[in-house]
Amino acid sequence: MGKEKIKINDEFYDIMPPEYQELVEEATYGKESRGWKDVGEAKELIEEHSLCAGCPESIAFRYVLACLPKPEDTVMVGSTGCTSLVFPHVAVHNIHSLFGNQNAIASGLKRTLALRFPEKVKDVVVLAGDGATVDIGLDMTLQSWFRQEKFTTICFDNELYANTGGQESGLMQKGFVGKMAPAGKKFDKVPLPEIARNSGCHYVAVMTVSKPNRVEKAIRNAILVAREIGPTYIQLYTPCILEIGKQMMEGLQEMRDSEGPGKRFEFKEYVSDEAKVFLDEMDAERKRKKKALRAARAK
Ligand SMILES: Cc1ncc(C[n+]2csc(CCOP(=O)(O)OP(=O)(O)O)c2C)c(N)n1
Ligand code: SF4
Ligand SMILES: [Mg+2]
Repeated sequence: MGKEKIKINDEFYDIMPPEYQELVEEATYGKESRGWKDVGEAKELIEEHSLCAGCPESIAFRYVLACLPKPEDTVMVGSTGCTSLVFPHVAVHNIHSLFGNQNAIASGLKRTLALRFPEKVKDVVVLAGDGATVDIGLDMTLQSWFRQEKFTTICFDNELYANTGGQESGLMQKGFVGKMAPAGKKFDKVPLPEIARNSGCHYVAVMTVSKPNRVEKAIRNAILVAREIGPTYIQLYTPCILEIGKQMMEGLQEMRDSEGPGKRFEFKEYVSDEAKVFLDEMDAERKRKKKALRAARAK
């Protein structure tokens, strides 16, 4: 399908805004190999955003969009928080849910799309902050996993409520004093990745966004496993530089400092047996295709 969805009727081409014309020319819709390397080139990967300058959420958001396997057949579900300021700039279908309700909305949406388009693949991807995922939305997050809803939940973990000035969240690190949490966090981060694994998620990954190849692989794995098997969860450290007192160029170093062995965001991946079989088959198929392509080129 690819760009068919966004093509402009010839009669109306001239009166469409130049931004839309550019989208149709440059979007990577339909490109099988799309990925983080398209960031900066392709129109649907957000040219502008209203996050603070240097906020790691901006590059994380771009990676997520660039790595969607089928953006033209994807609906994203956002929630209130810093990410909700970005969705209006994105040329991928999206719904803004009430704060915390995102996984309930995504459940209904995924089921409705399956009924409405039984012959098509329609991916649903939740993208929400840690406050929405773990605190106010925890019930909805968990219940969607218990019910084995077939969509991916991505949490941008900046370890506090950034959009409202720095209140404590369940994912805040122990001992951290926020601008709106002066008593300091009294206990460790809620182990949501382990809770996700034990609540029925078939693919779970935790990381910072300092290594785009790794982020790309995890996003694709999560979406494809959700499509075929059941719920998946990705937790990405996207530090709120404003709240932790860093300058706009310091986000990347902060992520690197937090992902070493034994650190809060050391890379972690949990894969169910079912998902492992599926991902191994997918990998073997990809290698077969690559080999066939190389052989054809050599002729
Ligand atoms: C139902 C409801 N409760 C509370 C709020 C106020 N509110 C807006 S954003 C936010 C915090 C968001 O935190 P998080 O999900 O971690 O996202 P971040 O801003 O950190 O990216 C809160 C409490 C709201 N908009 N709606
Ligand atoms: S408040 Fe923090 S998380 Fe929100 S846009 Fe600014 S730096 Fe990013
Ligand atoms: Mg947050």
